Amino acid sequence: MDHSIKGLSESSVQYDGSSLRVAIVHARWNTKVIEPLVAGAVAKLKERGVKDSNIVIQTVPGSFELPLACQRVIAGAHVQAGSNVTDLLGGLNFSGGSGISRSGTPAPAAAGVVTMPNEPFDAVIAIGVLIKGSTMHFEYICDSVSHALMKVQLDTGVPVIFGVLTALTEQQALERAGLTPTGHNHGEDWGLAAVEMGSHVRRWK
Ligand code: DLZ
Repeated sequence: MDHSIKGLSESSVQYDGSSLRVAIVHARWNTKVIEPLVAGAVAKLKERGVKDSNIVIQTVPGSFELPLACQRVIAGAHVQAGSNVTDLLGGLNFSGGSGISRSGTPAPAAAGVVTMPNEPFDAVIAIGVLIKGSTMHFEYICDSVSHALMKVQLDTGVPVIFGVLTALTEQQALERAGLTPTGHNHGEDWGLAAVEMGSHVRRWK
């Protein structure tokens, strides 16, 4: 077991994600940092056995939009799956796997979009990158988003993994996305946390 002071220490249990369904909701602000975080989360989900077809990715404009989007995704309001959805909607240049469904903002209804039965999600990972500027904007958004994401998970009973970087500098954000030589990609930790919490909540039902 890793006993480092910071970061997620390895669990003694290898959680099996092969039957889990996980949504990633991510903001599009600071995409340079967002992209590796999303990729890191997906890599760990897949490493733990979560199937491509059970990973749904939804984008929103900024971190402020994350709580409502998570709440609606959990409620099943925006969940579309099917390979052609991936091609229809904008988003990041993310190569997470061909079967992963992407939902973005706002997409025209198109022929051929397959709407799957809305199976419940076992966990949702909310990913955003907030970088402090010269006004109070940062403080207000950090505070409201973190409280709202906590409320969503407590209200719905579905784990919402807090994947929001609240960085005082751009350098801090880069480090936490593994974009510096000594950095670590926190997205990987969030993927593992989603599988662990999704597994726990299934047992606790
Ligand atoms: C407006 C804004 C600013 C200044 N900074 C960020 C940021 O660093 N990270 C982020 O995710 N979003 C930012 N936003 C956008 C807000 O989150 C939100 O999308 C808009 O205020 C619209 O509600």
